[in-house]
Amino acid sequence: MSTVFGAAFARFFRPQPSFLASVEERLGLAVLAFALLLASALSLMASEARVGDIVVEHGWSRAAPAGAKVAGGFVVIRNQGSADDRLVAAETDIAARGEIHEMAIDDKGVMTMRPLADGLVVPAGETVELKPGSFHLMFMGLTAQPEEGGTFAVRLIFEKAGPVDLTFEVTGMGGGHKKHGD
Ligand SMILES: [Cu+2]
Repeated sequence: MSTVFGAAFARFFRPQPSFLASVEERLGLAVLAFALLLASALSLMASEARVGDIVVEHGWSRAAPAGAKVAGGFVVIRNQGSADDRLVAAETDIAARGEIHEMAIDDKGVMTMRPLADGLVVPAGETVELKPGSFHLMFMGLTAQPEEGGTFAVRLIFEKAGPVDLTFEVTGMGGGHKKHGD
């Protein structure tokens, strides 16, 4: 191969000096900055929040029929730390108080639920999903009805991580939440 061709080849394929690299870097930074902006905007919209090692996301509830006194609440809790934490309380602006409940089948085969007096442990590195038929929040003494398409504010309080606020979204009434036997 001729050295002339080799030199031309090398010149042709040599990366352009600093110009391209710096544009790429600037572009990269701009994209990163935009992505961060978008991520924070999306996390607001998607009701994700973090406190310490705890991430809470996808908080939701169902529309409550007029006159309902209680509403269930569901949320995904991720513990990204190396120590267990515990959800100890839940508060909302639409109810007098919040409780943390467990739903289970009793020895007679009947679905029941009961408050978790000691809260709900979220083990280190694990995800706990509060969902219908399982662990859930119960908002007692509703002062406003959750309406389909609406949102309401919830504060979850963790033993170690502390309080974290997030927005719950309200879905349609379908399915309903099992009533308390009281
Ligand atoms: Cu309940």
